[in-house]
Amino acid sequence: MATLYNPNRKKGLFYIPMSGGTGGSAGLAQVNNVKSVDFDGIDDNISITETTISRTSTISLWFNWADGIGLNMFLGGNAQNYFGLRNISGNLKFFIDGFPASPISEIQTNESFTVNTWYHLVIVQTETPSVATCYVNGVNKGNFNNGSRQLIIDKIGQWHTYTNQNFNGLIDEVAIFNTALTEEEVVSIYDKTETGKTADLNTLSTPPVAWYRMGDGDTYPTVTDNAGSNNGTMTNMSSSNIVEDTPS
Ligand SMILES: [Ca+2]
Ligand SMILES: [Ca+2]
Repeated sequence: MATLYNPNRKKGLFYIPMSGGTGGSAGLAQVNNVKSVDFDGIDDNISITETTISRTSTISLWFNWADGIGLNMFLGGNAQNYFGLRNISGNLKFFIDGFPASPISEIQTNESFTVNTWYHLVIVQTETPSVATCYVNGVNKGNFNNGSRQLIIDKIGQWHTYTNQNFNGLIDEVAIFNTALTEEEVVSIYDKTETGKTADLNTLSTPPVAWYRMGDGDTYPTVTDNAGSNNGTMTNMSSSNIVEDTPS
């Protein structure tokens, strides 16, 4: 799709489609977003029914890391299945693994990192070619060969039953797609997020297969899947772990 650059954009890149149509990312609606989930970095996690993420897929989430220390997991499952990050000398580095296991796919983003700050992270994976592309705050940070891995997960904020790499901080709006979102769609999700609002991912032309709003519309301990039916259960947590702190 041909696009124009809008110098009046609020943030990121803003694309104006040259032709009309429905379901494009430029037409993304917004939903209220006032809640996220706060993980203690010790044993807090959200358990879900084990689910296999398509080899061609997209994972989109927002995170706000409390201490920037160690390897912290966003998603994890049994054996060599995880998606997490490290802070390497003030830059963000992401790790993703799955089957076939190892070597771990990783990408150092050279994204200058600050604790207690919201970041939008998207990993787009395609099976053919076997490539994973990383976006931080709507900006393409590069790609890597992901070895056609298939990620199987059963937790948000923890690697399966291993509690030594739990996420410490806030996570919001976790979405899993069984399609590879375009850069335009990734940017649109970022641009449609502002104080108290975020993108209504179900208005994308390819909506997610799972979407955890992380407190919005939820009643503890259930974290509702707003796209599919794989609800999560907050584990080793309390209702106070649902907090009013969201990306802006
Ligand atoms: Ca939320
Ligand atoms: Ca706890």
